[in-house]
Amino acid sequence: MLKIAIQKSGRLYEDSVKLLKECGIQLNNGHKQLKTTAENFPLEVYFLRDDDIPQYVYDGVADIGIVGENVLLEKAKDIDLVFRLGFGKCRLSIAVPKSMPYQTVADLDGLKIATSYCSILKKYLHDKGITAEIHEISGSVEIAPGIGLADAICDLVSSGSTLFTNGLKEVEVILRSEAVLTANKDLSEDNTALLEKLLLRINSVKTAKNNKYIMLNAPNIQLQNIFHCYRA
Ligand code: PRT
Ligand code: ZN
Repeated sequence: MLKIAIQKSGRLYEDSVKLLKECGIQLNNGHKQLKTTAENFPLEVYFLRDDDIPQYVYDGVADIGIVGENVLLEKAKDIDLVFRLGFGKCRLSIAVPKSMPYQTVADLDGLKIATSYCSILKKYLHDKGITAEIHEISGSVEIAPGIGLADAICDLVSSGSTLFTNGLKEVEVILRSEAVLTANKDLSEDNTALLEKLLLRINSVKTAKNNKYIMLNAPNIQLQNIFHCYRA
């Protein structure tokens, strides 16, 4: 049986369960239980905090997992990124107070930056040759400049409204992220076959989403014209 780890609750939970459902996989119970088995596919589902998923996949407690690419990169575990799933899209960005003059990344030099993404930020600053102090906090990062905890922040952004509400402006995009399917590097032969079966279904779901099914009444004589019209 293939074991998959998905988020217990939060932004990726619904889309992860929906994806399994669209793949024709029926789950027995809700996510109140931490573990469930699929009815019609040899799949066991573990509901976990997203931050723990890369470690569980690395340890082989779960064979595969659905997690944001941002978490995958931050945790830097030696596991495979198998498929980009197209939901949970966001970016990891640096933001500064609106009033702060900002022209280039060099303006970050000497600043104190609050973030939950220390590892990604550290690498980014190093690559850009910037020396800044990184202050790790685990949540509510956007209020850090407002309460004098930091000069800038590095956090996830989707609509940008949280930054706006907190008087911040996005100045650098470090990473564009979405939910990804990850897998342990040493899957058994049986589980590799099951993963391939699952991937085939995920691909079909994705292809179906990119196509439209259209029904119309038309005279036979116009069929060629209509066909060319839709192809265009
Ligand atoms: O409890 P658990 O640890 O599992 O969940 P969590 O609270 O750590 O994560 P969660 O559920 O907030 O996010 C899970 C994943 O969703 C993230 O790792 C990202 O891959 C993805 N994702 C997509 C986002 C966002 N969009 C997002 N906007 N994760 C967080 N945010 C937050 C962001 O941190 C900021 O506080 O939303 C706020 C900004 O949103 P906007 O729309 O105002 O810009
Ligand atoms: Zn988390």
